[in-house]
Amino acid sequence: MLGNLKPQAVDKILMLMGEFRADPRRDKIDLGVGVYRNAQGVTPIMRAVHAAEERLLQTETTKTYTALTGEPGFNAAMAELVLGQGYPADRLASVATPGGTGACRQAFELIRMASPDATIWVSDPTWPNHLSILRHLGMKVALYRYFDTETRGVDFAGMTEDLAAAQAGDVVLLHGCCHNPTGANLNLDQWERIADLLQRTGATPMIDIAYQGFGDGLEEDAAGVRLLAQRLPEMLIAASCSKNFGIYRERTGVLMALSDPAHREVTQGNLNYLNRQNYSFPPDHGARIVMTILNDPALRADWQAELEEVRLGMLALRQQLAEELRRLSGSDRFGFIAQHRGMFSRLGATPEQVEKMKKDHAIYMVGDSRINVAGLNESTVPVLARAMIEAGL
Ligand code: PLP
Ligand code: TYF
Repeated sequence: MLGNLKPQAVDKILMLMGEFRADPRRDKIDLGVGVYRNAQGVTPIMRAVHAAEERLLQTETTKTYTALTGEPGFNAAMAELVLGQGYPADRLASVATPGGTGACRQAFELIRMASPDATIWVSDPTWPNHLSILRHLGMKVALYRYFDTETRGVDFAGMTEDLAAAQAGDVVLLHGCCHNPTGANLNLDQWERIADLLQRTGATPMIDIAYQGFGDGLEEDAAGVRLLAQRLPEMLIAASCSKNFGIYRERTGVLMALSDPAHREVTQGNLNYLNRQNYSFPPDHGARIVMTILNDPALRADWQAELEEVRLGMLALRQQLAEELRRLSGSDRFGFIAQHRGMFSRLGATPEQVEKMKKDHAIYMVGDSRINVAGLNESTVPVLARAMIEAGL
């Protein structure tokens, strides 16, 4: 039986991690996988996470099953974090999921149950896992233009032109902030116009928000999601805690569905059903850490302060890189690096240029020239800048 299996394509980002590890060069630079690293190259456990874990160790009395929805206090705290205080609880159904990936997977399955012929509109480019999961589920996918290869900003005219063809029953997948892999994001005015477009077409938005707090700030990064939540009758939100709490391996995320209050209960029942079909109870430890932090004013303040340090550190690296490239190239054509937000920037290098930077300088970035800004530090920024110019960017 197992002999019938066909080989599967591997995840290129994860493959690059292996290649980097095997490279013996001591001065190699890893700008591949989207994991935050500090200036020492370490992915730290955040102070508030440590404190919350210590508290849990002292106070937890059981490891019996949670609910199918996950711990309600976690779901509520996440709803407030993403949707803001006073979020519409009467319209909200939610389940805890194994990471943002699990939330995306459950969202796609929910869409398939509600609208079997739905086309899912995804940005070109998007996080490769979106496409891979949708393909695995046999769902229809359409790409909408997103990245302007000239300006390295959003091709908003192309985006809205393509999305005008979305229909009621279709879903438009948007990155809430810090677009992966490009780093190019919508401004608030553009979010308004996307809301207009969705209202006009009747298509349902799905937001994947995996980097809240990494872009312009916790509240600012959620502004687009909140705007759509206010203006549209229905919406799906897949939120990840992997990055902003630094708890990647705990597998912590949440899927939220906003609907008419009359449909809330059945929607919730379907979310519970999907959790039960796929794994029964979602992971609890990470969710409990997040809940403990968000519900404790001191821990929350400390978490926010550390997250802000992380955000400002990445922003400073962006500014340093843009400045270094301005100096070396004598032009402003790399200004987009300081405009982009989040962990990633797509540099716009060709695959050959990406390969050359790897071969000549041991700089590892994803093949589409996506860099993880957090893989840099003050002393490697000039190395990358020189390599980019040398490669002919
Ligand atoms: N969505 C996007 C756009 C991502 O970049 C990631 C990456 O980590 C995720 C979702 C899911 O992350 P996780 O499953 O680790 O929470
Ligand atoms: O895009 C990234 O690098 C992150 C991490 O299958 C990631 O989102 C990469 C691949 C993957 C899961 C997570």
